[in-house]
Amino acid sequence: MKLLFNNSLTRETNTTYRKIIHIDMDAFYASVEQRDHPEYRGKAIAVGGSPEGRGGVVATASYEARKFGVRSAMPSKTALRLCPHLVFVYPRFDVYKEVSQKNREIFRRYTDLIEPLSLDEAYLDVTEDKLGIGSAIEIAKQIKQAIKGELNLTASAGVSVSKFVAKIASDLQKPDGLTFIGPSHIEEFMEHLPVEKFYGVGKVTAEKMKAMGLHTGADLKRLTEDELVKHFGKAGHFYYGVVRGIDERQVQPHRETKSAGAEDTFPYDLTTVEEMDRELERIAGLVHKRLQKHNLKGRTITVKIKYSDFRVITRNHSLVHATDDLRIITNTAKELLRSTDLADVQIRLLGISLSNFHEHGVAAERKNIPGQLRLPFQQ
Ligand code: DCP
Ligand code: MG
Repeated sequence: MKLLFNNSLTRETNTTYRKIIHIDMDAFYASVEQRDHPEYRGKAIAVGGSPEGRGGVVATASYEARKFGVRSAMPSKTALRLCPHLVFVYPRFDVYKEVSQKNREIFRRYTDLIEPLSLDEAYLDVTEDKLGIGSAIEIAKQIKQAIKGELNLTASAGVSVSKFVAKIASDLQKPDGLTFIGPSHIEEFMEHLPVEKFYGVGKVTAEKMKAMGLHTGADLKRLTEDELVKHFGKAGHFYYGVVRGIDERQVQPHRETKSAGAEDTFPYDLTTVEEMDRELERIAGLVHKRLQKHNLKGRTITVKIKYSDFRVITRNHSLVHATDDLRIITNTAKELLRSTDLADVQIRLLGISLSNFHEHGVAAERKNIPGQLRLPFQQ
């Protein structure tokens, strides 16, 4: 284990720092397949697409395959050209889900403040850990050991005082890495960070930033908050803070929310906004009927999108008042769809659900801020 910066959170005099860990499994689907199928070990495998399959895409590749340049979201054909002996393996989501649940049980030994981002990633707030260990680095070490010992898989961990820095840290020494970035090094670290590494900066935004001569955190830091917002919308506020080491976003434990919704997998991938709108209108109709049947009104509207490469994202918006109105549900769903990057996408599934129901006129869920639209990078 290497520590990038060797100072300790607990030695800082001012103890208001949070202790955040970001855990990310290494080559997740591929590692699970290699664990369960000894014949795949040491081999270049790709989970996801099939070489003959229509529009097959690699969900993830083993490290042996990555040496040949095989990457997530790459068309199977391209992957096979780069690595002719590549073995394609069909994904087993039920198994990945089970591993994810077991991981969560391990995390729960240390804290209940767990925010899963996907099956293979989670934030943990261990400012106050259940076992009184005190050191976030030690906890990250123990979690990695438990994942190895109990699940026979490896994970990489990032440890810092905010979600943003912890997430970047977990990626720095993959696989099987543990990286700590202490508070006094964050600003310097952020200044050197290339813009494409900023959470929420996709290909399109990164290109836009580069065209403006913005290549690193230090470049972003030269802009005022107003300028950042003018060019990059709401996310500008976030960029302004994080380049200065400020990221107050809390680890939000997953709440079991009751929801009512509908979703549909399409026989062919949707590529145009018109098609997507049409499907959203149809699905909104189903949701509306379901809400009426059960006499429910929800305040939070969530859209789920699954892409042809199996990636799943959700976007949600909370209204001031609970609703079951078809027009509001349809329009909000369309707006949420438009808050995602729609350039060159292939969508396999769309879903709409309502949650945050009002029972006897009282919000069922307390913590949501009325009217809050989650920023695009908060998945
Ligand atoms: N995934 C996917 N499609 C993508 C990206 C990822 O289906 N375009 C799936 C497969 C991955 C899992 O999500 O195994 C986790 O994604 P990561 O980006 O964390 O990738 P890996 O865990 O595979 O690799 P790494 O070791 O870089 O974390
Ligand atoms: Mg991963």
